Amino acid sequence: MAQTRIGATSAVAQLRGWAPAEGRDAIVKTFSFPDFNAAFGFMTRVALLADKLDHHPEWSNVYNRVEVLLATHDADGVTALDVQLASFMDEIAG
Ligand code: H2B
Repeated sequence: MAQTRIGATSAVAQLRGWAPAEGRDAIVKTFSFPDFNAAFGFMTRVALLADKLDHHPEWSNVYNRVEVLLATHDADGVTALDVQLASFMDEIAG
């Protein structure tokens, strides 16, 4: 069944450190780590859950920083799946 769109404003209210994206219904956050190893470890753990959920982030990495944008492409906006993935990222990023 298709996910119900909840919107970025409602999603960020349930999270810490996330903001609505500019120009589309999505949420964004930049994570910083001590070094590349920690950043890539974070991405690896997120990737395993993302693939299990069949819900994938738009992200980029430069050394110790990971910029993340979450949206549900099938719903053309933010859904509970994005909140779930964002919460997991917050939890494991410490
Ligand atoms: N990831 C995200 N973020 N949104 C989606 O709608 C989505 C996805 N759909 N990963 C999945 C893959 C879909 O394209 C495949 C065919 O199940």
